[in-house]
Amino acid sequence: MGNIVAFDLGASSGRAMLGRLTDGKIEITELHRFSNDPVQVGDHLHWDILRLYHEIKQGLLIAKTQGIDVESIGIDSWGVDFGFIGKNGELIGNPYHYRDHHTDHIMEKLFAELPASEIFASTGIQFLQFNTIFQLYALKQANSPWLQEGNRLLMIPDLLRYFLTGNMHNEFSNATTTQLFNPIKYQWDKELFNRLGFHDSWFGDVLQPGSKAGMLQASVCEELGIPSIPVYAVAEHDTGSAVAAVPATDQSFAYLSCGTWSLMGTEVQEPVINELSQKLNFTNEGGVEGTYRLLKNIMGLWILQESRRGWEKAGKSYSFPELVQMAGAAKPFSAFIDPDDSLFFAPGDMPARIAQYCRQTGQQAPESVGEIVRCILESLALKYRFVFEITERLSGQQFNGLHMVGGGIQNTLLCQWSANAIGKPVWAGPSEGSAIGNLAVQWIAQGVFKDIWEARQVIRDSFPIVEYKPEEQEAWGHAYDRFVKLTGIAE
Ligand code: ADP
Ligand code: LRH
Repeated sequence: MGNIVAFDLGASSGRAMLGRLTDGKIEITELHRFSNDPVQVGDHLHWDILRLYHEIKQGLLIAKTQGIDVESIGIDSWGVDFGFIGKNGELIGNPYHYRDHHTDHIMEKLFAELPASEIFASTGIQFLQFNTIFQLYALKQANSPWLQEGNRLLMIPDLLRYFLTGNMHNEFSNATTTQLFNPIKYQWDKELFNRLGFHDSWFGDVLQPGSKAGMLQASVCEELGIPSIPVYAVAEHDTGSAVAAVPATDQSFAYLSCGTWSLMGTEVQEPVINELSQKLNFTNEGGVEGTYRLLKNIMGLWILQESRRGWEKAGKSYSFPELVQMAGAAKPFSAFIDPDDSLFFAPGDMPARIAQYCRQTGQQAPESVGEIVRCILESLALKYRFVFEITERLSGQQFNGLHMVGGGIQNTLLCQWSANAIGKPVWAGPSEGSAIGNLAVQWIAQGVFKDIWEARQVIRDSFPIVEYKPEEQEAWGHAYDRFVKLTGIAE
């Protein structure tokens, strides 16, 4: 079967993954991997979008130099961020990073104009200060010229697809992360735009995952010396692609997409939009084949990544496996944080913020690197239990275990501790969930797989899945009680 390529851009790194089907199994080969480094310019944090575009072209060149004829490609990335295209068809400015400070305290300002309950009823999307709706509102408050000059708004993969094909479309799964798409009316919510003073013309036709979005344009083919090939719209929100790749056999399943963020929830056929889902701040992001992801964002391994970056700046470099090993050797259950405390959202000195959190909650702060990493990982596992249980409550389902996908499953301690915390087995794999989901949707578009369930079966047969059985139940039960009390998360 032919070669196809998934470009999967995470907040910490991007990769070009070659996919092939051999004897009914998926084989993946990493063609290219690159770091994704945000750039601080003055007071603002941006993505380096042209570098990302360059790396995509590098991925295509690497395939060419290896003699691989690529039949199609798809791109997925983190959600919510966007760029504006001006009247001359060019990108206006560098997209803001969702961790930029321009959306600090913006939610309250917007709610004074438009109540949260109305936004949730129209979109079913959880409130996070960086959702596109709040970023646009922040730009409006700042009188940004983008809003005067901008003709079309394209999300990150829409933008990269536009550079490659010359066609402008908005893809569905990512469109839902804007918090401006109405899943009941199944269209952009014009009423929300009008009330907030956003222009209808910014938002274009919405492509479903699995549709053909165009062909590589002539200038790209000339530059790279390759033939034109189709570019498919996949589930271009990386979490949508990751969940597409969950190797579940049961229609009712719980997942944790574990990377920079931890996204935990279940797949539903209809969005769950009610008082409880709003109160618990759950989201209903669009997925493949009309599904929705009823899930909650958990701050995730970002806190560890950012701690590691800080240590590196101070001249102490540790690999992730080294950090995991140090955590394993540290004393258990010494200190806990709520990973979702806003203290941990912006880039900065995470160990200092952990110490601050501990002081505020009357705990002895972790000091050594191993103690700090242990505190982060145990706290994440305990937060997973909390969210797992509210996912069950909200969806009215009981799950017999948790599927974990994403780069974070290479952290075997975190997988084991997650099983210990939730008291149910964890099935870890595949680690390249988003890239594999991206490939799977291209194969569905080509008619190779009938649907997402056939794709999930093939994924299950193609990649190792490691089972972690719950251990040390009593100790983790006591730790959870302490964690809930200290963090006040149940209040
Ligand atoms: P992104 O959301 O940026 O795509 P990934 O899915 O690539 O993230 O996951 C990145 C995270 O995976 C890192 O923050 C790190 O904590 C973890 N990780 C990556 N490699 C390893 C490893 N070898 N051992 C343990 N953890 C790892
Ligand atoms: C994970 C993710 C998540 C979004 C965040 C911005 O990569 O796409 O689903 O909430 O990034």
